[in-house]
Amino acid sequence: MIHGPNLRLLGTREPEVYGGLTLADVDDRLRDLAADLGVELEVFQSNHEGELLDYVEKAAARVDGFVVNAGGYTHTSVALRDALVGVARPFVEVHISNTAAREPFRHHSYLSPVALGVVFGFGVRSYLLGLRGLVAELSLD
Ligand code: CA2
Repeated sequence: MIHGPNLRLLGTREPEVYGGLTLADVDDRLRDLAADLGVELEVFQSNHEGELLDYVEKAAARVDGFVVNAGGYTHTSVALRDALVGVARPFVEVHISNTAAREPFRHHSYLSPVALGVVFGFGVRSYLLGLRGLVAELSLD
């Protein structure tokens, strides 16, 4: 699970957009779901684009795929897209909010065209749905 910039603020501001759960709450739910699904989950958060790129490159050697909420980098980062394409691991893009219903600059994602799938608008359930989708695809069920 890759959390991009500012997601550590979850549960502290803008609850009308992002809900009241903290990032630690989200990670707990993801860990519980991973255990139910019988998969190992590793979680990483950074506010720094280069650190996200380094993580993708290094983690690719030990993971089968990624769930990614790239935060604001979704709409700006050719470099993150290139990194994810470069490591040739499937990834699911997730967003808490319905980005299509928000400001026009959030309508474009550099990641969506190269993602396995995209889940947005379900609050923090988007993460859980994204993990389920990734595991289902990897299991070929
Ligand atoms: O809806 C999402 O999950 C977003 O990826 C969240 C990003 C935003 O830039 C994307 O357009 C959509 C923002 C992450 C910052 O999260 C905050 C959480 C609580 C309070 C303030 C920011």
